[in-house]
Amino acid sequence: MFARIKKIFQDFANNLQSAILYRTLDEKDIENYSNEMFMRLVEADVAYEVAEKIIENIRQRLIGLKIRRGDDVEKHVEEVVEKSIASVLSAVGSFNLANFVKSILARESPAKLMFMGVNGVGKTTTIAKIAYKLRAEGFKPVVIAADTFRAGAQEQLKKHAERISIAFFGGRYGSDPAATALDGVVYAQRNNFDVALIDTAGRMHIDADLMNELRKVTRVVKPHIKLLVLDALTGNDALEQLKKFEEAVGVDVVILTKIDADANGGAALSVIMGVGKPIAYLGIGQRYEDLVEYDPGIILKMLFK
Ligand SMILES: Nc1nc2c(ncn2[C@@H]2O[C@H](COP(=O)(O)OP(=O)(O)OP(=O)(O)O)[C@@H](O)[C@H]2O)c(=O)[nH]1
Ligand SMILES: [Mg+2]
Repeated sequence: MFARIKKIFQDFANNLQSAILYRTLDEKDIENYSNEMFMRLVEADVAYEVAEKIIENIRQRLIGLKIRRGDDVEKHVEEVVEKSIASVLSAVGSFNLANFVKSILARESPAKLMFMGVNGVGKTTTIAKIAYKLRAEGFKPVVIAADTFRAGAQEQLKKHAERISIAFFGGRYGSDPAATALDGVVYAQRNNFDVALIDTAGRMHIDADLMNELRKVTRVVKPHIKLLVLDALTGNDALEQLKKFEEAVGVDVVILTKIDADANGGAALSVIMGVGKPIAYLGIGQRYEDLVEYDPGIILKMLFK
């Protein structure tokens, strides 16, 4: 993960290190090497503004840094790069879903989680992963298939649920997704499930009818939290999707899937740095275990270790 980005940061540090070995660094060197890094980041699908933010941060730190020959130069330069990325990442909020669910359960049950997103981003798979994780953390989850629209959607969630022995609630195809979601929540209440994870139909973010339908689910079910699933591979488009869902129904938290599938890592890094909403989880593969809670440390580890 992030292989190409990792290499770009490494090369940048190496270049500076060899320059420093022979003389003190001047602003011209910093300028040259950071311009080169900027181009390479953009080529690796890092969004222009994100690459700019990174470079600017690194440049400021380098200019303020007095490195003399004989100091542990290598360590200094690497530290600067890592600290810069850490500082850009620290602006990205994380979100602990288990703690959130606990806070809801302190006053009512079940906690209602609504998942939404464009077709194929990984909603259904992610719901299964999260249910799996929450159960391991001591909760009693049920997954609700409020996708009554796409052929096969019901069976898909059901199959996941069976594989990991999680309770499933479904509806009839063509029936009202809001009614199915509400029935599912009532079912959860009556059967003492404490977390209801609601799967909704994939929709294009420009599809007004489907957005209205999602609004209706929200109105009827009153979810405690609305989670938007975004495919990290889609880069800028993911940020466009977020904007549209935010306008139509509101987004509390995002989940980024397919981090593992981004060979360059630039698109994923851009979405992480540009999303501007708390990130709950990162999807890092197709197995149920392939879901990690987001925190800046995880990204730093992927980039620098
Ligand atoms: N590599 C990888 N693949 C993933 C990840 N998350 C989901 N997928 C894959 O993405 C594909 C689509 O996943 P789904 O869960 O069906 O997506 P969806 O959003 O529910 O799709 P629709 O219901 O059609 O809108 C599947 O092949 C998943 O295995 C991930 O983190 N990494
Ligand atoms: Mg689905």
